[in-house]
Amino acid sequence: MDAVHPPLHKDIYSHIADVLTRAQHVLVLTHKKPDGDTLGAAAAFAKYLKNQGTRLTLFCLDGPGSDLDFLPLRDQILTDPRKLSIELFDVIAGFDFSTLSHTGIEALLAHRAQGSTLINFDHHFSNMRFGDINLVDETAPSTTAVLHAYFKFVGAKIDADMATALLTGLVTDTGSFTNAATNIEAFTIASELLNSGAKIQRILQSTFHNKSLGALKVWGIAFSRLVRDSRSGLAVTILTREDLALCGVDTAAADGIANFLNILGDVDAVLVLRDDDSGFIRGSLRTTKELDVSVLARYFGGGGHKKAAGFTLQGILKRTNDTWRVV
Ligand SMILES: [Mn+2]
Repeated sequence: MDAVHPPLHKDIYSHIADVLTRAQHVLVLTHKKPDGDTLGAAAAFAKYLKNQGTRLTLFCLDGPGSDLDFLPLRDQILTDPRKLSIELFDVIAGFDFSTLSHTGIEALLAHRAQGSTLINFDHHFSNMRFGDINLVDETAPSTTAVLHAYFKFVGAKIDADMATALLTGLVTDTGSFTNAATNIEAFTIASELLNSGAKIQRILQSTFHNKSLGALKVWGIAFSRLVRDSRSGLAVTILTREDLALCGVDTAAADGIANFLNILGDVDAVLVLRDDDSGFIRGSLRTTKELDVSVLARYFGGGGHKKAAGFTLQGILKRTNDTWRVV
């Protein structure tokens, strides 16, 4: 079967392959607070290098949560930047972030070895092309899809571990093949990865069928506060630190609410405001309609994709009688 993108990126693929053939020690990098796509891509790439006999270090600032503990090489992830001798690496490969600041170690990266090659694998519209080589495909459903196209181009053998890691990014970034990023490519790659032995049930169990009772109670609070703003056509809800404390869960329990609220059919978009007591309020915007919510996010100093965007406001959420205000 033909690979999905080679004509578009042929020269870039060849350039990367050439660099990797000569690589002595590769640093494989995720973004901080890792999700299934950044870690899935990094783990698949790390396993590929390992299979090739190439020396590598896998670094992820915050380390994987329990939802991603099934990924290959999870025991070998370095999380302490003080243990990272950045000048040792002749190749640095980053996955699924639009700027180096998302790695949380950008100051360290400024001291990378002269002559080292930084490779940027990503699918964000906002990607800043910070690499010496940039393999960025905004039409790809996930960074693991970008990496998969590269693997196909070079004829890499995708073992079951790599397939599971690649499929993890695809499943999580498409919201289990339901959101706007879901395209033909997503299904095509998924079927190929299943053929290569990807463990789809393990992925779904860990990333979707893993909510705690407390987490669902927090979601319930968010649902009960949903209001429709008639001027904007937005459905809005809020969550505070107190809500999380009441349900005995941490902030991660509220992740995914905005995505889930995309099931609302009778609103133009959804906005989830979260106040975690840091003095900042985080807004998450989602839509499935013909709207570009990144425009609204940018108005508030944020950004993102057309169908999924976010922003951060200074302030706290305060309840006065029946209404909430940002103060
Ligand atoms: Mn991604």
